[in-house]
Amino acid sequence: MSDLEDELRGIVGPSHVLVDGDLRAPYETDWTRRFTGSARCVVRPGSTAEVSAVVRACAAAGAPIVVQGGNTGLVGAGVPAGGEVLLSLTRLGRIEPVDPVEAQVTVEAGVTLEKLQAHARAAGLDFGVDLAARSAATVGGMIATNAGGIRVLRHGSMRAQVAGLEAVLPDGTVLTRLTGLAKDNTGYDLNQLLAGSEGTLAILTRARLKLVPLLPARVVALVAVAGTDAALDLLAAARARLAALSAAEIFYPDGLDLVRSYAKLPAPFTEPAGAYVVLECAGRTDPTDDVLELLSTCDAVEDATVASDRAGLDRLWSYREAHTEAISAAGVPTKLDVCVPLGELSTLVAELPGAVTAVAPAARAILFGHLNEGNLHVNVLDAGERAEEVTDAVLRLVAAHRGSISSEHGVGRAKAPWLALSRTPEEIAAMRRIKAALDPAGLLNPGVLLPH
Ligand code: 2HG
Ligand code: ZN
Repeated sequence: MSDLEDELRGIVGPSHVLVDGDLRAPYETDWTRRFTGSARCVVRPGSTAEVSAVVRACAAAGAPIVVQGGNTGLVGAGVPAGGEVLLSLTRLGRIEPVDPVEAQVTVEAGVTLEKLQAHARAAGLDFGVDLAARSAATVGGMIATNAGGIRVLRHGSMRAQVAGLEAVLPDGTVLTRLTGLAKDNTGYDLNQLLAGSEGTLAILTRARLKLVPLLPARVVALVAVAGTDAALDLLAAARARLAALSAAEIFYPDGLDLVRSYAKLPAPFTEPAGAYVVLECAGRTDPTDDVLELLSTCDAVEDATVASDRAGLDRLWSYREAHTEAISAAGVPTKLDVCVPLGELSTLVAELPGAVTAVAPAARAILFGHLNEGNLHVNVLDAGERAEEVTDAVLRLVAAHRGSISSEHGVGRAKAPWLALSRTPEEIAAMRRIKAALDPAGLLNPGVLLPH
């Protein structure tokens, strides 16, 4: 075995350098089975100092690195393209006690969202970002991709939760800014630069995170509406009248059918509808009356079902949250995460299926997502050999509607060739200059975000 692997064993211990193909395999394919590549080896450091030493050793050997958290990413940024050292950060699992006065907590990058939520809730607080992959998604990966999820409407994306970061630069230097200061105008905001940089500038090892009030009184309404325009009318009414609104999600009949047969769920309504909206309100006191009042007076509502007990909340949410798994069970989808201004959403939804079948006649596009942000998850099944043409057609259509080709999943390897649809040549040139300044040898996550 080469000198580098020996050196890495000396840093993290022999059992945390995996070279055997069977041991590497779980790290080399993303869970959607769309991205796969073999790593030179998998290294599992257990501390920031070990990450730094591993990075120094790789830099000295000129060995490229791909960084992985919970491997729940959807754009192929966390699996190797081929031959990289795969740095898995799941052993960085320490959580410090919650600081109740600052309402902040410092955690290592490998802590899962579910563990963070449980820890915050035990202290009477909560974490502001929530998403369906909570049991495996890690804090480091979520910050690196600036993950969004179902509560962005209320608390913003992952970068809005960051009060401090610790990160290892591509030469092994450790940058630590975990102050948690709410006001701090002392120059470039390096933490915010690293949030959303998809592991191309540094490896995130620790984060100081803001926490939000724990709102135990929750109510969810699943609402049947005629279509996207009616969903937007309902959203406008909810935004104006529900101070406790914490989520507004959308899905359509074809997605509902897949979810129902996968999760064995009953039809939520006696009559089928053109679209379905999930509204959630959360407060210290029960928001049910406000929700019922809205549902009984908003013309867009065709039918609705409401729950406020734990089992009912889970049941109604599962119609929306089971989409990803239900679609995966039906095949390997081409996944595109996009957003457009809300004024363009209805037209985009109407045009998307035709744009897909024009390049892949056998394909079908399942749409669902975060209504409040105009964020659609376009999952295309049965694209066969035409996946790239489908991607191209969908992303061009989104750009034509003044949208973004990546709303909350990142660019990764999957969309790097299309970055210019959403960013100007000047912006991409500036990004390349930043990348070259921090990672002159291009060793961190090569091929991710910035096109070759
Ligand atoms: C969600 O909102 C996730 O459920 C996953 O962002 C989206 O599977 C997808 O395309
Ligand atoms: Zn999403």
